[in-house]
Amino acid sequence: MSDSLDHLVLALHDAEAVKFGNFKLKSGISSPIYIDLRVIVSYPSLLRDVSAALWSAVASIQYDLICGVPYTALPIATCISLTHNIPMVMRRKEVKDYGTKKAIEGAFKEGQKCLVIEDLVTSGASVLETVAPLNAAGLQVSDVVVLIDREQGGPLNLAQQDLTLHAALTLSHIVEVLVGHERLTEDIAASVKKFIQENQTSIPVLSTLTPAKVPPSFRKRLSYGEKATLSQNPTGKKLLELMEHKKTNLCVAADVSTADELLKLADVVGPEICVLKTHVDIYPDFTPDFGAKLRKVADKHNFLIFEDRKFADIGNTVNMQYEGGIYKIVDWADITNAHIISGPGIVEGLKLKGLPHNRGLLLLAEMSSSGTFAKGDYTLAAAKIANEHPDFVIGFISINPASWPEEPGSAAFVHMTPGVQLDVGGDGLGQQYNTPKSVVGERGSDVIIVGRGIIKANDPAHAAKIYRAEGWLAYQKSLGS
Ligand code: S5P
Repeated sequence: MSDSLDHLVLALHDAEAVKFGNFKLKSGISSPIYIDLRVIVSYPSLLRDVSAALWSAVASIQYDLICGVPYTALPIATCISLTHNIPMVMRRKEVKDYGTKKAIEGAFKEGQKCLVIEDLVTSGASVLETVAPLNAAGLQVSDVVVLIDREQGGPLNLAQQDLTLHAALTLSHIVEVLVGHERLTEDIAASVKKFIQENQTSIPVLSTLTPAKVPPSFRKRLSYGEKATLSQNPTGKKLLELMEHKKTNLCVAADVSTADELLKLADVVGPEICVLKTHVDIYPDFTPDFGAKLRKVADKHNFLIFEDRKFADIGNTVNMQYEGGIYKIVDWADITNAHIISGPGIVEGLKLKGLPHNRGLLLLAEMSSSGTFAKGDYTLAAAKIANEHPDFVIGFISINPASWPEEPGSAAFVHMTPGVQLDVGGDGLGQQYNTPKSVVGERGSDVIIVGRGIIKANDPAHAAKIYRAEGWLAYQKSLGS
């Protein structure tokens, strides 16, 4: 290892871009090392040295353009571009539909060769999220250069996608240098080594890396049981445990016309479902004992009750709406949901009433209807708010969580997806349907919400059985079992 790389390792350590201790990662696992390279923008000379190290690592490679993986690698790519006069392109992180929107910014020609620049590689999944839109835009990518390879399977995973990873530094080299300079004890070095060995990643091999196939299971799917152990909310935990034991990820949207019909339907589909979703304000025959009656059916068949109230007001108002009026939702619904249009105060307002009852909240991060405004930054804002309240927020109404550009917060969050039927299509009023296989297997969701596909069927009990089987099969396949 050269002196300049040794020097770089020490500088990264000084800047606290590489830290040792006991860190809880987003996935819930504890790591003895934490690497956060975002800080290097604060140290111009370090940024220059990092860029030089990357440049040297790909000295023998030919390419026409470079592209940094957003965001941390963007300033690094810029620095290389300026120093060596290499044109750069930029990938827009918030664009999900590569087919219709401009995902790659900059001037380029189809067939040009692009080098991808990344700060840190663990599994290689984020690299692939950038390679896919580059390929979709007609650029060729065969090489990726990274500052630090965590040695957790990245090079192999990328090789399986015909990508060569060139690393300026590996985690073992970093540890070696720091031990050599007496900044790290042999004990910590051993625990890092053990962590690397025990936390190898893999991502499925894709025959062609087309955007539609990109991220689904790049983030390894945890089983419902594993997620349950991570949940900080009693209802979230209960739901995940129930799904695991009852072997169902089906939620029926019971949009029938009366409370009487709803109670009958609940009894019919109850054995197949994990959640029954209601719109209580539809029923003309609602009575104060509705909640108690529904609870009886829920206990009989072991499912949770989700009142799809879609709260949307300021914190103080929703706080009153949640427990007041004629419906008194907090008294009987295990789960309710809220838009985030009014800001984080809505969660705080609902939480004040919900937590004492052990209730859970879903945030509407995306919607199934065409033309929805719940996308891009709005979706990310929902994820951020959820992360701030993991004691109360149990997950999201989402449509394509696998395409979310970042890890959607705590691994315990449950993704529930409406707009599900056995055939892709719509209802003429904006609803858009995807299949259970696509929703769970490709879009990374946990729970399928099915309304008219079941309740309008000739035999709702039979239809529920079919959807249950489809949803469960997709889940098992996505676990790799
Ligand atoms: O984005 C959404 C969010 C929800 S909660 N799109 C939806 O369709 N829903 C609800 O899911 C909607 O209110 C309805 O109760 C159910 C879908 O019903 P279906 O008959 O179209 O399957």
